[in-house]
Amino acid sequence: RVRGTPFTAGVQAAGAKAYTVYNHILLASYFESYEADYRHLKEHVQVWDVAVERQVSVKGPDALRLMKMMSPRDMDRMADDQCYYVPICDNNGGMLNDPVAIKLAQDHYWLSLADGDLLQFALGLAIASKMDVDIVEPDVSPLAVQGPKADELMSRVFGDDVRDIRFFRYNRMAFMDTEFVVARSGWSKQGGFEIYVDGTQYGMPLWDALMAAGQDLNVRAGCPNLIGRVEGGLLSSGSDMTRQNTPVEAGLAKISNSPADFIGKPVNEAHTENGPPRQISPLA
Ligand code: THG
Repeated sequence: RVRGTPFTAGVQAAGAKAYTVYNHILLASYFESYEADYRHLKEHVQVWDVAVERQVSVKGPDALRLMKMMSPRDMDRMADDQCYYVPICDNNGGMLNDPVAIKLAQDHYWLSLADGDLLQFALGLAIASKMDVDIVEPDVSPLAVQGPKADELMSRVFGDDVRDIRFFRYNRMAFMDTEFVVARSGWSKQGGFEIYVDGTQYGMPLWDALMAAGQDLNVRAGCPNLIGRVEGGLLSSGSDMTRQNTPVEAGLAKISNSPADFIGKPVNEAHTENGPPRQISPLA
């Protein structure tokens, strides 16, 4: 019942010392140690198997309608090449997940999930609202390239155009006989990219290409680093906040003000106007 990923062979060979399970899939916790991994990430470049960030693909004539129902963030303002961090709420404003949404086309979005089975929530809404959308989990596995040397490593594999991708924007970049969505994003404050690897068969060839191209950059296998993410104030759904918290309580008021009638809007509005009963905030 616990799945591997297209990159698991590489992660194992690189010496992952512990794993957790996230979306029913293996996620490495650390390689050398939390401290050593953290120091390396701040100086060099790492390749992270974050295939656990599963995509929910929402496609069809009613895709935008469903996204507006689920997203506290104004989907009408989203650019064609943009990624949005979107907390998703229940009817009481409680957070169910906090995915990254990627706009692939006017009628096609991915929701790149945190730990939780949000596909069934989306599917349930679509069925109950009789929407014309296809909702599937595609064979897409994010691979993150993070750290100060990420631009250099990525340009060696994908060409210099990757350098022009702006924060939370994406471009389609060629690899072998295909192309991938490549965004400037990732769950660290060291900068870098996420490659949405579309097709399991490309997983290890891409992993090996990055490792080979980055030898002199001291590239290593890594994973979301606990020290780095706490220091950076990056929220972890299920740990820092649960269904007991609204996005406003989680410090996400600025991205919870969509004019659309999204699920959980009244509670979010009340928390914004009156101040939330609790405030989760990073330690400065
Ligand atoms: N990348 C992708 N999918 C993901 C994550 C990711 N799914 C699970 C999890 N991470 C979702 N949670 C977050 C939390 C924070 C951020 C991204 C995803 C993040 N926040 C930036 C910050 O706080 O500095 C800024 C966000 C913004 O400006 O919109 O990066 O990492 N694919």
